[in-house]
Amino acid sequence: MSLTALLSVSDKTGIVELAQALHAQGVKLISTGGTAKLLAAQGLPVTEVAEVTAFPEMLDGRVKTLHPKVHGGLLARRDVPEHMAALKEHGIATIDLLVVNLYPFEATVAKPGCTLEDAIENIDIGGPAMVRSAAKNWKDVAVLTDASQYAGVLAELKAGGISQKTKFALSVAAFNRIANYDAAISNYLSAVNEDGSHAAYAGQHNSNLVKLQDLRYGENPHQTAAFYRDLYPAPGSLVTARQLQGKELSYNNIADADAAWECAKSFDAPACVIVKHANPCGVAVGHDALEAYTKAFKTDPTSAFGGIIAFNRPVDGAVAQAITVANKQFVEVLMAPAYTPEALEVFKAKANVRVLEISLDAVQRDGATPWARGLNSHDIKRVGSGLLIQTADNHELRREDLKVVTQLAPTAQQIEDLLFAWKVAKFVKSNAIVFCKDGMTMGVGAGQMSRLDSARIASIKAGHASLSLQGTAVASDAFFPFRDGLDVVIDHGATCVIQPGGSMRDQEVIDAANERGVAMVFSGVRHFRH
Ligand code: 93A
Repeated sequence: MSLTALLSVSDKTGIVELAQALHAQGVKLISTGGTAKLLAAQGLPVTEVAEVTAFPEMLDGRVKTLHPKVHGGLLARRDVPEHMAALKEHGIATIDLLVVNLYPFEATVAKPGCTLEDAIENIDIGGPAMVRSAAKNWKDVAVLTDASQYAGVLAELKAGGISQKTKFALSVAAFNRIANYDAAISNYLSAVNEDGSHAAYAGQHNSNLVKLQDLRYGENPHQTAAFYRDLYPAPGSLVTARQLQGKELSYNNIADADAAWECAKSFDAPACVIVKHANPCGVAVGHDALEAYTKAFKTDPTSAFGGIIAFNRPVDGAVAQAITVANKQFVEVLMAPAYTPEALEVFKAKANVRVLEISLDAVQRDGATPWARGLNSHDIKRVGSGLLIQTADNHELRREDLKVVTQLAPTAQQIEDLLFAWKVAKFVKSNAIVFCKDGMTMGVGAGQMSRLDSARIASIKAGHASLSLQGTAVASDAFFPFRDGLDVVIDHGATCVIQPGGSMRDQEVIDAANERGVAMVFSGVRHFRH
């Protein structure tokens, strides 16, 4: 019995050759308007779908193939006598091969200036419906959704028939294509208003996620990964970034960029944050972005190599020169709310640097919700077959929250440094010990299992960077369980300390501070970060 193929393609690449080969194999050809016209022009015998359905294509082509004569022919199970009897009763012929590619929705919305109307008209309805019908009935119908499949299927057909293995693989590929197509539609529509303008959301809570992109791999090359964003991203969040140049972002780039950006964003004064492996290795504030960068880099120039840099102020030519020329810093990712043309010119010479622009304009400093302030409302962490969900650590310490617990009170300048150190410590993995002075990190001890080791590492790193810790302020993200950790930071030069307090041995630690003549304040909150 001869086979029937239905061909309906927007992208006509290779379709004539395929149709010719199918015809040579004795396959009967059915086609929609444009495809039929092209095949007929090549002298191929082709029946129009309108003839099969006895219905004209109508509504500007919106209804062409949405008909029982088409879907019955695709969906009927050949091994179920009742199905075949129903086809016979209603004069429906089986369709054995479906060749469809869809209206070019993705390409249409990628064009600059694409209107909502253009986008909507390019949502294919009948094509995906046929593809789904054929893919569901894969045992009886081969469904081709990409020109790259034509040659292989033809070869099998010529060799006697298309195998079940191939038909199943084609069905899976077809459902994949439809899933991606629908995701593209959903992504696009999620980002526009009903008048086609770019959506500016009022901060509704919506837990829907939309895929931004597949990543080349995950944390390591043997892991697969993808990047998703909230349906309504908070203003000024990393997912709203525009990449101006550079290679594709990797999984680790994105994770580190987020750590740097969230920290940079938390400062009011011009700030620069340099991050490596999710920990800040240099943070500073200054009169401008250049001063902030210069100071931040000094904290740990060795670790800053291959780092990720975030600014909360526009980057100008002088900053760009300082990074790439003066310090010859190898940078993975750079983030700022804006760049001057001079800065972009400098970065052009470093084609690999991923330059991200993230506007902070819509962030409300005093917004009522974390979303309005550009922050996450929740943190989510995957554990074995479960999830841990918590409200995000958005606590901001105010000056009036500080409780002086020592005989010596910190000076005004020391309070500035303590508040700065505290802010940084919140973004350092526990156990965190952060030495600071004059709005700059002087030594960062991160991610150690013992607070004592974090204190030692912070001072060792300061030594490597030839920084003196005399007269520094120190923040500890959680309380000192014993006086030993405090002694270490004082031994290295700290003269004031901020910590949450709340240890059973608080008095021992306070006594130690008094004995050694340093000022200590309690914050009353802890900033564990894992
Ligand atoms: O507008 S549609 O969603 N309505 C339909 O009934 C329909 N059937 C097939 N678009 C429909 N198609 C699509 O037409 C196919 O997916 C294919 O992309 C295109 C081929 O049209 P033509 O053969 O006229 O160029």
